[in-house]
Amino acid sequence: MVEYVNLDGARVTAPLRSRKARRRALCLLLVVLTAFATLLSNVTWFYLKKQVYDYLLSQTPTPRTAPVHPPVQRENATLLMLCRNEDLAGVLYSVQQVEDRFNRNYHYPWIFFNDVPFHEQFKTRVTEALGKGADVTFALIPPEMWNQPDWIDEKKAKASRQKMVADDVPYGGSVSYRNMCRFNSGFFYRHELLQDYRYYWRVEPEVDYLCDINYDPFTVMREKNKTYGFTLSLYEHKSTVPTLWDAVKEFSKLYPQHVHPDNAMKFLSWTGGHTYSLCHFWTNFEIADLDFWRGEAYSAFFEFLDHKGGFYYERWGDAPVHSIGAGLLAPKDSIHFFYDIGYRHTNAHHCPSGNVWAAGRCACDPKTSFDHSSYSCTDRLLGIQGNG
Ligand SMILES: Nc1nc2c(ncn2[C@@H]2O[C@H](COP(=O)(O)OP(=O)(O)OP(=O)(O)O)[C@@H](O)[C@H]2O)c(=O)[nH]1
Ligand SMILES: [Mg+2]
Repeated sequence: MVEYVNLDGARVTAPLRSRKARRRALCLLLVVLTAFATLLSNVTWFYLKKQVYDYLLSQTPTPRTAPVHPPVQRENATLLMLCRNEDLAGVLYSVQQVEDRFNRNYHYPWIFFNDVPFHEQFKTRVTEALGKGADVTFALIPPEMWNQPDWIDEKKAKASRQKMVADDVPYGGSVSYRNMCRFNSGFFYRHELLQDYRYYWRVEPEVDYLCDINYDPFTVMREKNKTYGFTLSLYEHKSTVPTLWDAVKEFSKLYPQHVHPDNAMKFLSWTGGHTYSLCHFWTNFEIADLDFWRGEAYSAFFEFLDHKGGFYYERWGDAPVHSIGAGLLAPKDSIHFFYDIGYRHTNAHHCPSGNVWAAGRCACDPKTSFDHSSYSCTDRLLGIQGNG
């Protein structure tokens, strides 16, 4: 204890402050000061950041302008994509790929199809991505081109869906997937917006275009008299098309006049037409002649298949239907393998090699191209075309 006199002259005793206690007080003071300084710097930083963000948000983005190039000769053709509002991110991804690798030099129009109206935000974002001045249309599919028709026995269709779900068939339980396959097989080319076009290029959300396309594939289609162009071909899931080939055989017997004498039957069947090879072109990429789909032969073919009900009682895809249609009703040499178009959909890609790879600045490994896989049917087609 220590004794001292306070201001009133009274003697008081107070505890002796040890050095230790003073040090502790000093430490406490330092901690308090540090905490205060940290708080102050955080508040200042937050404030500055807010100022920066407020500034950035207040800026009006400069709209992307479609690059201006010397006018090029364009074909009577359009790019098209069927998609949903919720596909927006994947749509933007694919649009950018196609524009950067090809369309920035050509400015072909885009048509987006949907079975429900596109949201305003969807339209705005896609239009912005394409740039000012781009030719883009957002189209609604009429319900009669999309919905399951009334004459389908829903009880039977439902039983089939349930069985496919139990059997783990991809999209086996989905009605909308079936609507999509039927629309792509037999209706899109009848949509009023496509009536004046001759060729289309189908694009799907979330695909990659892996090489520059330094020429116009539509011109190749026209000049070389091609009907159907593809990049990937593979085997179909057998469980989705159990009776499709029977229907095709029946059609061929009933309408032999529509079957082309120089067709690609040897691609479609390895048993002289008895059974289906399951080979089909992957329709998520396709460049084709709309006049062929609209023509007498394919129209009759689609109507015949449709009335079998297999789009709903089974799960016939537009890929086998288009492939069999083109393979049977068109000359085999009118089917064109776009070897130089590097392309990926889900887990399979086609990648050219050698000089083509270099010229296209391809971002893919030719060694892992799906063409080398035993699941690819492309060699088979090239073989029967005499290009194997
Ligand atoms: N508007 C609309 N588009 C659809 C619908 N279902 C599928 N699509 C589109 O149709 C195309 C094919 O559908 P996907 O689900 O990719 O079918 P897929 O290619 O057989 O299957 P994945 O291998 O999973 O890609 C895509 O462009 C989809 O965006 C639908 O119900 N409505
Ligand atoms: Mg797909």
